[in-house]
Amino acid sequence: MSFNGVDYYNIDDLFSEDELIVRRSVRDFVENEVLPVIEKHFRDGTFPEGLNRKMGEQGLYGITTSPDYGGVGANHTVYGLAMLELERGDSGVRSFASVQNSLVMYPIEAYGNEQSKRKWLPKLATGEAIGCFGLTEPDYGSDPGGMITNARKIGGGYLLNGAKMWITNGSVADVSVVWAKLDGTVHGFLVEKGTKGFSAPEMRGKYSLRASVTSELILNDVEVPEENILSIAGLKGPLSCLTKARYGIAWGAIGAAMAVYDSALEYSKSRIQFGKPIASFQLVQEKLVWMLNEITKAQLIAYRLGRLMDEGKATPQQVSLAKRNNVSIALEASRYAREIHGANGIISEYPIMRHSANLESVKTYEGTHDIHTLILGNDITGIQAFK
Ligand code: TGC
Ligand code: FAD
Repeated sequence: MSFNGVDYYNIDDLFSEDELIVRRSVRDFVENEVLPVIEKHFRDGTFPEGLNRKMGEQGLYGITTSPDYGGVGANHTVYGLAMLELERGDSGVRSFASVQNSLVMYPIEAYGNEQSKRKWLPKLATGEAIGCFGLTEPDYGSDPGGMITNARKIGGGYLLNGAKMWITNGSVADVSVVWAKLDGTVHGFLVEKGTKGFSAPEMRGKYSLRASVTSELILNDVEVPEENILSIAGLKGPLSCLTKARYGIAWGAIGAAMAVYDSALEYSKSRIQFGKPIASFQLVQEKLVWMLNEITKAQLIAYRLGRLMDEGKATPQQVSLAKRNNVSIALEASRYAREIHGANGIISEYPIMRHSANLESVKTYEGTHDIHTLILGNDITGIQAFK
């Protein structure tokens, strides 16, 4: 069993048998349930019907959540491996799982009260309920601290007003984790589907992550009960969730990179030009070697980061480095793979253009590449350069 053939440094030897078993089962799941249908859904701009419940049955939600609340209770390395295998299928499918695991189940488990945990976590774990995470606003993306969405204390709860944009799974969510300012400080609120004044229209026209639902959240005098406020104040609330999700993305992007590398290697050996396989030309080999080299480095970063997460020692900045590097090399790998496939690189018979288009979003969401550069720059120099 290997990193799907891309395991140049025998990194598989570092995983436990249990971790490898989970990876194998997620890989099989993707082979059977995702790859046969994903091109059609990407073309149609739809998330595969029924896949959510199957992902729940497969144990792909609540991977690090306590079994007391229906979760799997596995370590972060298992979570990472699962994200890698899902994104080998499609970044949109991995996005669905990232949001459910890290941006919805994590904050409810970490900051929700007992009632909210009992109410939501078991249903989110099976996929019976879907969640979303509303931080970004039309005018506040990289700078979420400036958000306009606000909450006001009223008898028995809070009144929410504002708008969120670019929210994965917003229109299909049963529960939305909405971040809003209460007396000038950011707080999280659980907003249930169907609450008066709350709507989540789908955003159309994406050329990227087409098999993922993206929505606005509109909050117009939305009343949420007292028990739906999360027990964390300040921007560190949403940012702590993002640390978990960015970690999963750092693994996921390797899956997309491996998929395009596998396809390019295979193609280069069978495509004949000038009487020889194109793999025999030095310029093609250079591209393949670049991909192998960068994928191997990304695997090592992810592996080490996973162990640091499991030991509770990873810093958010280490997560930023992994997200920044791994997504960037995956996108670059998809561009090299596109070149190696020639014209065939742009058609849906090969997964290249789909991964490439998806990775453009992945490079932007969960903190853009440049925002992670500045997070790292701040960490090493002590000088903050984004304000
Ligand atoms: P700053 O003053 O630096 O920090 C405010 C407080 O937060 C703490 N903190 C963190 N805590 C946990 N994890 C992290 N990663 C943290 N980063 C910072 C920090 O220590 C501080 O705590 P305290 O106790 O002192 O209050 O905040 P800032 O306003 O200067 O902003 C910093 C900046 C720019 C790095 C941050 O705002 C940022 O990361 N911006 C990027 C926004 C972003 O990533 N948005 C993502 C939206 S969700 C999404 O994209 C989901 S895609 C889903 C999918 O489909 O997969
Ligand atoms: P901006 O912040 O306007 O940035 C534009 C450009 O300016 C970028 O290149 C950026 O790096 C650069 N820039 C900004 N500030 C600085 C600076 N200080 N220094 C240097 N350069 C700077 N959000 C959610 O809350 N929940 C979700 O579920 C979610 N899902 C998403 C799904 C998709 C498909 C996409 C595309 C986005 C999603 N997002 C979600 C939003 C995403 O997190 C934001 O798009 C992202 O944080 C960037 O914000 P922005 O698009 O407003 O870009």
